[in-house]
Amino acid sequence: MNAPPAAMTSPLAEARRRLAQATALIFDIDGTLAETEELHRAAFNEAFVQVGLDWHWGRRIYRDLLRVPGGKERIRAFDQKRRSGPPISDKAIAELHQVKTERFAALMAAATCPLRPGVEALLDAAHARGQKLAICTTTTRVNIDALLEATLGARWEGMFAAVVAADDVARKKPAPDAYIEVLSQLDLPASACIAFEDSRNGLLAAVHAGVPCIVTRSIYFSDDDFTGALAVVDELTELGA
Ligand code: XBP
Ligand code: MG
Repeated sequence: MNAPPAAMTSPLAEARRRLAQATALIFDIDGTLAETEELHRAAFNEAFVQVGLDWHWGRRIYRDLLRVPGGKERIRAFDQKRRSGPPISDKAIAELHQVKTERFAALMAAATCPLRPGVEALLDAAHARGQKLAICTTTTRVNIDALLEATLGARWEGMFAAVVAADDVARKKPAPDAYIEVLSQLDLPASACIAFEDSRNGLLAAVHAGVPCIVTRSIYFSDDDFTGALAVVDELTELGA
């Protein structure tokens, strides 16, 4: 029997087909490979205490702040909103964010933050199929190490042909810069790849770079508008490895 025309296939079936045919799979980190945002939030709060700021980000505030991609940008956005007193300087933000990054690594080493269901199976299946793997994230580079060392062990670096983090590009997601840099490092056209994201900003970054994107819903972004995604799933297990 012939395959049904594309219009008759479900988004999930189409995503599975495109996934199997892709030359490379490109993964976001936070929210996609693991639910890391609660550890980020805890690290920000510990950093505020450590530098003597009376700030505390609860879940509701953090949900709003997550619309601002990047930790340093998030600190600035919060400071600008509350504004009782002079704004904190770029230097102070950089120092505060450095403390936050150290706290995140310590929390990640101490806590269990597993990869999300289906992630490791998908990585292994893709590797077995000869597909290239890449990371495209707007988090700080050492945070990638912290998560992947803790979950995949030392083998993780050999698994990824390209790794692009926040400070490798001028503009963070939703700008396409990080995806364009990944494509350049992979030396592949966007159409040969599939991206995996959990947020609207991530989806827009992939789509603006021309990379078809599968969304896996995460705790903080589950209600985002994912128009333009190839498919939206709750867990990557729904794709089959
Ligand atoms: C996640 C982010 C990051 C993290 C915090 O983006 O926006 O800012 O929340 O990390 P993605 P930093 O899902 O694209 O990885 O404090 O290091 O920015
Ligand atoms: Mg994300």
